[in-house]
Amino acid sequence: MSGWFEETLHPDIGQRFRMERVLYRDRTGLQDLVIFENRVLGRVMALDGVIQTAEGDEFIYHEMLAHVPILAHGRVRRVLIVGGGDGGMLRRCLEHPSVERVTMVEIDRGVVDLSREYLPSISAGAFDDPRTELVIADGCRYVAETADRSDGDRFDVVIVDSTDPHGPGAVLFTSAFYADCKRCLAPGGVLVTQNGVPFLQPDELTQTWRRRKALFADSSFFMAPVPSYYGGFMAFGWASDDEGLRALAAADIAPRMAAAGLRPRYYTPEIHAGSFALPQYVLSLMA
Ligand code: AG3
Repeated sequence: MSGWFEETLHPDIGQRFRMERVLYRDRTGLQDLVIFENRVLGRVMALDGVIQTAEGDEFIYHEMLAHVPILAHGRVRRVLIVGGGDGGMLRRCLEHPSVERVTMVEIDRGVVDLSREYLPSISAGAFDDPRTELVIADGCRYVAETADRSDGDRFDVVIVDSTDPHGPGAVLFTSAFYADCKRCLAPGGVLVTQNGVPFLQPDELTQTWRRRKALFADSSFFMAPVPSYYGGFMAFGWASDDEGLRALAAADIAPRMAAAGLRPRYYTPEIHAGSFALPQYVLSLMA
């Protein structure tokens, strides 16, 4: 059967994908999960009617949300990923030899298990890396509890690899969550977030920017176009108390990328620096 998957994220506009073959479709207990095959994008995973990741273009999203903060920081040892059940973010974080441990807190075990089974090319062995610590728990509660403990872990980079602000991921867009993330950061640390497609989700951009601006010395965005995330450039949230990290030039980043031995498919030092240049319609949302 080759039906169409129609995305239900936006009320008045959307996209559809031909399902060449449905590999899996069920409720995980928390979310409605479907994995199908498409001739353009390869295997695609959707949760609650929204495309989450696709073999064909996951590299753009995952490289940007991992390499930009890690190379801007420059000496990252500990990373926390909130969400990210497919393992693509985990894999990109582990590509950095300076990284000693990546803690990934995913609320839905079903997403991890089904991604490992049906989308193994995305995590590419990352779940078996000895530096991986996988925690199946509510990420919001995890950061609150970790922050409250004086002996709790502190991270150089926190990456929020979440769904959109509907369903179980909605709490990951609140002020309380961002405040707890800040308390989990080591000095000079960076928080980055999946922040939606601002052409279609303008209010999300404004609200989350305001919430983080109230907490961090520097709050902004960087951007990349991810074809599976319909509507143009996706925004990634950036928050840090170190205002210098966002201003690094390609020439500062290039030796770090070389030293790490990365061989990305989208990310380059020039893309890194340029991704912080925001179009006027986005700047206007930050007012
Ligand atoms: N989760 C981000 C999906 C965002 C889709 N949103 C949208 N199109 N506005 C990605 C999980 C990949 N690890």
